[in-house]
Amino acid sequence: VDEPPHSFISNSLSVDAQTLQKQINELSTFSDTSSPSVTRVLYTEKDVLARRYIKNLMGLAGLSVREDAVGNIFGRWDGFEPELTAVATGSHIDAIPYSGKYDGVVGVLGAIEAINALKRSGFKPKRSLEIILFTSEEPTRFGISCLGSRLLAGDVALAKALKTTVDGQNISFLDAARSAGYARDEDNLSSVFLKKGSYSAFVELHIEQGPILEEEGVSIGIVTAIAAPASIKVDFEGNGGHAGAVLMPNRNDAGLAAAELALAVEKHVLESGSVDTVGTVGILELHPGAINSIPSKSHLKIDTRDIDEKRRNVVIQKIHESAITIARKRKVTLSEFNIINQDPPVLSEKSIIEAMEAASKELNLTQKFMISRAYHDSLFMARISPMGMIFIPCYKGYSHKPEEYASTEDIANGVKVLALTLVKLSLH
Ligand code: HGY
Ligand code: MN
Ligand code: MN
Ligand code: MN
Repeated sequence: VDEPPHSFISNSLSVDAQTLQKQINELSTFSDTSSPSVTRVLYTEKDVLARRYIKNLMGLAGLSVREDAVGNIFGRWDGFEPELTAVATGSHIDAIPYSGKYDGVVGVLGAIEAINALKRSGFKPKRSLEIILFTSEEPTRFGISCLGSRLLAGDVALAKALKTTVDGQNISFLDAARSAGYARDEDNLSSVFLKKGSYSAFVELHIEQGPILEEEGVSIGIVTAIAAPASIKVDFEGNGGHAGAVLMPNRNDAGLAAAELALAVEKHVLESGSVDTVGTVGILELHPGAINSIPSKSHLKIDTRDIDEKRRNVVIQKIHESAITIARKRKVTLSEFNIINQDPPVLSEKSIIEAMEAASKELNLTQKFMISRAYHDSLFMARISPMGMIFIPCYKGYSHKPEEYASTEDIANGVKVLALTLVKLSLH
């Protein structure tokens, strides 16, 4: 078979940036909060509408579309040697409360446009190319991040836990999935698991979510590693009582225990001595939540990450010790200290790094090797497939807030690099 030279492809590759920008804008309207913010939570009405929008575009691109039991969506373009393992790309379209319209979305709509551009160029893939829309990359509804990709990677414990997982409104995961049209005839989510080696490569296009590319005026980030994320759930319980009548020496205030722990998180993170160690208390809830009632329960969710797994684990250990000490000192009960996830970092595959770098150079773009401090579905796809990630600049590094922005031109550059990388990986 005659393989078209890559230079032919890179010269004839035309990305329809205007249409792609229009699609990004349209998708952002499927939101539970008003523009410019985006809120799109797993299995809600807006999420289902957004999924329909993506499936329609996959169909228009001539892809064959399949969905699994949790709603990971796959769109496949068959290669001319379809028995070879496929090359996959993709990202997520769920959006945390009051976030922006580019996180994840660029890697899904961008992948569809990459395929469209390759089709227009006359390219025929050898290995099949597959786009994946991952279910619930964000932990918003059920507390666990990258739900879809963890399951694809064969997380048996998660498949089991999801049978009894409920959201903040006490709606079960399975009921929520069913209301969105998934998990219809099964509670055994192991059907979602993919075998190791199901893909010969996985590549994700994403906004950087950091300021480096923009600051340095570089077009393309080539991700060499993804930092190790962890999250922890903590509950304290005390006696509560009347805010006027219970005197200070007689209190055991669960809210103050939470406040102390939040400060301890910051302290332990800073003690690591590395700027790469980060920690955030993004959720802090008090019960009953009345101005004139001493908090009888408090609930925290703690996110901590590092590129160095051991150093991150030391922070987790210290947070645990602090939680115990604070509970003892304040005579409250530490009723829960649960590590929700404690994932190792991963490295990108050398051959994929080389393909991304060569693609960027052939397109006459500037590129830089970098670490991803945010996590991505790629972290879990790396468990079953060689993995790589392409970053594009975003305004001031803003993400997870409405001010998130990436220029049409930068997005188009990312799509071109993705398309050309897929060409190389498909012919490989
Ligand atoms: O939190 C993360 O790193 C990702 O953006 N969900
Ligand atoms: Mn995100
Ligand atoms: Mn993301
Ligand atoms: Mn009263």
